[in-house]
Amino acid sequence: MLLCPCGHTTNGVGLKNDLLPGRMLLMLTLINTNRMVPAIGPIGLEYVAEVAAGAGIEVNILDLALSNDPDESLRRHLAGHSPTLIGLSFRNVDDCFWPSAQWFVPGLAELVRKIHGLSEAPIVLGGVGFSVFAQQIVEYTGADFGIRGDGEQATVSLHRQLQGGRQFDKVEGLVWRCDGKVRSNKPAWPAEISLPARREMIDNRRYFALGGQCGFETKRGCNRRCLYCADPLSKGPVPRSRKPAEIADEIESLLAQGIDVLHTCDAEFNVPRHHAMAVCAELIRRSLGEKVRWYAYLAVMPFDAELAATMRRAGCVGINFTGDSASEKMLVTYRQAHCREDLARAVRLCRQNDMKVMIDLLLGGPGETPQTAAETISFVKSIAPDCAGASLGIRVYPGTGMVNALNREGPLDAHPGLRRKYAGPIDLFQPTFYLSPALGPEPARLIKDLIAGDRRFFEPMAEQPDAEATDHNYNDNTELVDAIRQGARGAYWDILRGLRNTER
Ligand code: B12
Repeated sequence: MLLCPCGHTTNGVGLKNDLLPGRMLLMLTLINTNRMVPAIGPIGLEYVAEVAAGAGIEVNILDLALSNDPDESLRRHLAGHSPTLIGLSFRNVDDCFWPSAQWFVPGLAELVRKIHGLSEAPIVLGGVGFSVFAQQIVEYTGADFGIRGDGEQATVSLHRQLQGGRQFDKVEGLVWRCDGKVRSNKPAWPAEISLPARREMIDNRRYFALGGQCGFETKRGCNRRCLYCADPLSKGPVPRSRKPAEIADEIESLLAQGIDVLHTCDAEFNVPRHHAMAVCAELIRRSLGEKVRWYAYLAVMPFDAELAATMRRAGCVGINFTGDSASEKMLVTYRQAHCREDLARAVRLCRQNDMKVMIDLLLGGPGETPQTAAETISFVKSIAPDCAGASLGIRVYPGTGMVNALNREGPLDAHPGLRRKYAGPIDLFQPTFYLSPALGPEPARLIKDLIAGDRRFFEPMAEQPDAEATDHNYNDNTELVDAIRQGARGAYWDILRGLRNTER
């Protein structure tokens, strides 16, 4: 269904909205499309819902993750409601794991098709994964609109334009169709962010029971330029921080629902350090550190004794560091600010402050050799984190430094390091991974041999179709689902670590 702001369309949507009376009731249906398990609460969708409701829009949520029969739930919802706009959140474009490489865009296109068959309301897509490929996803799925970046203000603004002026070029972040072409406004990354502290639009209690934790966000955007990372593309190139009091209010809102295990939803909690300190100070001032336990993703730098102790007092019980490598050569390639000694210090500080620690590794990047991989694994063993994620293969996102680095080595179609499961020319929209050819024909075997049974490591999975899962892919992870059902709570790496320790 094509929608054109100039009013040229003759389809149902265009006519319907053209005929809308001046001030009709706005009704927004928001749909969570992410059915991956363990289930993660759609926090982005919830923020959008709270802001839209606050702006006077009637909001209904259809959470397909919590439905046993999504098709039937969709049919029933649209039979009982007449939304003026339908928003779909699309969190994961793919699962970012090689060799699993599951791509979720075709499933989204199928859902868009079904909704178009059931309702005349225009469809707008949004989400973190969506924002990396916004225009391509709108084109591929046939959705009417998309919003790249923050969805809160943009959704309200789109809804108002649909009702009145139809000046779609005024809606920040909007991807829209005009005269048969898909156009993209500049991304919605407002410099100031203030988010609702109320968290009552989705069933967070149920997500806590099914997912073992709930998310909260302290900032958006990242000013680091790690070679492979798509965060600046979806969240913007500079950090945009929330006020600490607002974050503490939000945690109190979750706590009032009995949710006391949380996970940050920032790229890196400690970038910038002063904001991390300010957030912790506010949590400590309200004694929240004694009432909630939370986990965070952190850059290895900046991290020091004061920050570690303050985070612990504020309730942090586990940190997952973006370690990437312990080979100095690879750290330079990945454009990391830290060196291997910083990794050792980070682990030590976590131990001294009674926080669990995971080091996330990215093995197989450009220039990785058996020697650099061996160096990394042996160093990580020696500094003894609680666990380490040995991911092998890097998802290549368009617009990141990875693409420039690979292009310098020759045409992508002929690149010996690229792995994918689709046929035809290289298409970075689909899951495409880089794995250094220097690691030889059986890179997973090589890494497993280096890990040599050390159970602190989550090993990469072999590429054979019948290979047993040994990695820490949380996509349809039944081991985690079962553990959470039986009461486990926390970051997934910490739950998996606990399971391994009890197996011994
Ligand atoms: C925290 C996190 C986790 C935590 C989640 C903890 C928790 N309780 O929430 C854990 C560790 C569990 C996790 C797991 C996974 N993650 Co993760 N995760 C993140 C992270 C850092 C934050 C996501 C988040 O919640 N952001 C905050 C919310 C508020 O932002 P948002 O969702 O973007 O929503 C905003 C907009 O997108 C928009 N929006 C959202 N919905 C809608 C809907 C409409 C209609 C509109 C208009 C707008 C809109 O408005 C919102 C508010 O402004 C992101 C990276 C990042 N910086 O965002 C990766 C990220 C989302 N994860 C990713 C992946 C791949 C995964 C896994 C699949 C990995 C795996 N294989 O195990 C799993 C999937 C789990 C699942 N069940 O879905 C990728 C997705 C990339 C891709 N290719 O699609 C990301 C982007 C990281 C990356 N760069 O690789 N993750």
